[in-house]
Amino acid sequence: MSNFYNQAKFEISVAAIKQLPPEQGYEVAFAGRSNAGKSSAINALTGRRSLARTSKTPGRTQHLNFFRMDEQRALVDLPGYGYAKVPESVKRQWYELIDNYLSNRQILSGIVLIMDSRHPFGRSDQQIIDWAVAGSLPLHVLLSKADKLGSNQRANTLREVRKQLTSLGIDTSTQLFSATQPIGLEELRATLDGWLHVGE
Ligand SMILES: Nc1nc2c(ncn2[C@@H]2O[C@H](COP(=O)(O)OP(=O)(O)OP(=O)(O)O)[C@@H](O)[C@H]2O)c(=O)[nH]1
Ligand SMILES: [Mg+2]
Repeated sequence: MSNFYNQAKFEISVAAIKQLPPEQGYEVAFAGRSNAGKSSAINALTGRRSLARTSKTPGRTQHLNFFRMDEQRALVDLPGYGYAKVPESVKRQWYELIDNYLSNRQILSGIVLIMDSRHPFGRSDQQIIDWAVAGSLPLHVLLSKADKLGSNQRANTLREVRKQLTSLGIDTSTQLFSATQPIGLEELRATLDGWLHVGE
């Protein structure tokens, strides 16, 4: 079935803040550890199997990748974090770019934090949460790869993660998600529709 997100097109890969598209309309950022399933979630959402991967050439992993549905609305794939082998200088570069973007982007409507449902809350995930709190940005947590969990584990993980997020003092929501099975896509769309003012 066709939907608003099917229109998404790769717009730009940004390595420095000065390359950002003009601040117009609304943006949503997708953040998460490397391998958590960010690209897969964007592809599932947009119904485009290789949209997020098309921009993923080696050396570009430290960039912010923009996927635009229309003049007013874009999804932003933030660089994945958590590679133990990445040199300190690259980690610092990652931190500065993300910090600058998340702290200063006026049109940012919310952050989707993607965490592998089998091991949520890594150290860098906490950093993303801190940015959301600092900027009073709504946070939507996707517990990815839920297809790899049994139904009891799913329910337990969801409850635990929700419990940990309630004390933050910002607008948070948490859901199970799978890019390979029909779990959570409608729920994700509904959240993004609200943040991006789709249909208004
Ligand atoms: N079973 C299952 N595998 C998934 C799911 N989502 C992603 N994967 C797999 O997990 C691996 C990483 O997924 P990506 O979407 O590339 O992860 P990413 O967060 O974009 O990683 P970086 O681009 O390195 O930051 C791939 O092999 C995907 O096929 C899911 O919901 N279920
Ligand atoms: Mg990716």
